[in-house]
Amino acid sequence: MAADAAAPYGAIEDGVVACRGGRILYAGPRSEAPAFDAVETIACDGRWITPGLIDCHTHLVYGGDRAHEFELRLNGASYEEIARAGGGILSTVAATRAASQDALFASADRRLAALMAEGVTTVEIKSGYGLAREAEVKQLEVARRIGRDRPVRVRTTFLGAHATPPEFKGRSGEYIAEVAGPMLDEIAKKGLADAVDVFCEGIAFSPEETARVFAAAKAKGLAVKIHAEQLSNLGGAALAAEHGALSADHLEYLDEAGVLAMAEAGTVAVILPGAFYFLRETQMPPIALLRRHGVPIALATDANPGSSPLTSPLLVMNMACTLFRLTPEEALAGLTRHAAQALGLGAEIGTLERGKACDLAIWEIERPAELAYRIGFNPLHTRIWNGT
Ligand code: DI6
Ligand code: FE
Repeated sequence: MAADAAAPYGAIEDGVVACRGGRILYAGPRSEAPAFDAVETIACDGRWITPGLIDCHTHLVYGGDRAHEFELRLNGASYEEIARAGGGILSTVAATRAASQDALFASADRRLAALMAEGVTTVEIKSGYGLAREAEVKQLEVARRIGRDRPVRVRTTFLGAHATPPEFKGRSGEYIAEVAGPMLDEIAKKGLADAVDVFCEGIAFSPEETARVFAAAKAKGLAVKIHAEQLSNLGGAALAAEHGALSADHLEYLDEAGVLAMAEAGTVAVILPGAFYFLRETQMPPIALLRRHGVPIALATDANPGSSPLTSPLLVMNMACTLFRLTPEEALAGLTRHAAQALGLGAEIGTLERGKACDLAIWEIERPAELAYRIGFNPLHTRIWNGT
């Protein structure tokens, strides 16, 4: 699949991908390929090669899980009862704070294995379940360790502004001063984050608080992202676009003004069908408006214990098509080319082009629509990361 080819998916029939030193040397028709002295050749025998999948929005590193809360709810417990039983996001914060780095690594590693088994070669991992300096640093260090110890590209995002921790109950402004001050200082000094994200929502942080975090992030040269318009429309996506955000994510309640601001700034729309499904949301993200105004649409798992306990990029593609009527071609672009853009890695990964990293997925399929079509079936044949 090449970037600008006119064929659907940019597909090349009877193509060749050659790589050296982890980089793509050639991707195109066999008939036009230069002669190579290949050290190793993988015959694909009619299979399809796509770029490795990119999961550009996850909360992969956390302690505990919320299965018990899920069960309580389905047995009729109210929100208050669940909160009293220690449920909700703060239960994940408590479990994450209590967990050792090794325990966090081990549980995230199993979720990562599920992603990689379906062809993921790059994953973004957010903090946001520590909500205190040391615990946020711990989450990000585990995320970095995953990138060192496993054959996957990891981008990390500091999401200290995910929720107000219990110590700051009723004092979110003071907590934001911590996030934008000492927490960000230490994380930037240690080089632990590639970007900074804020959950801008009635139940989380206001646009004003979001802007304070963004200003601090930009002063440190860090990219910004936002969780916006998930449950209501606060104008978060437009605010993020004004700050040159790489992406605005969720977006069910996004309006046309927000879409236009994103189009203008080149901010990618990251759509998260897992959270929509799991929360039984009914408000659809404005896909037609995003298309009309040329905003790139990316897809991601949003893997997290509360609203999207999902680690299947293939199911994300299926859900985006069934729930939001994306085409299978848009769904594949959402997990490759546009996901790369959402991470600021559009020049590095996401398409099969000379000079990019050789991250590939080889699929046992007849046509690419099968990737989005099936439910619970994994046609991955071979995953190649950085040329191996
Ligand atoms: N949006 C969500 O849906 C999750 N975080 C966010 O920013 C919820 C996270 C959780 O419940 O643990
Ligand atoms: Fe999220």
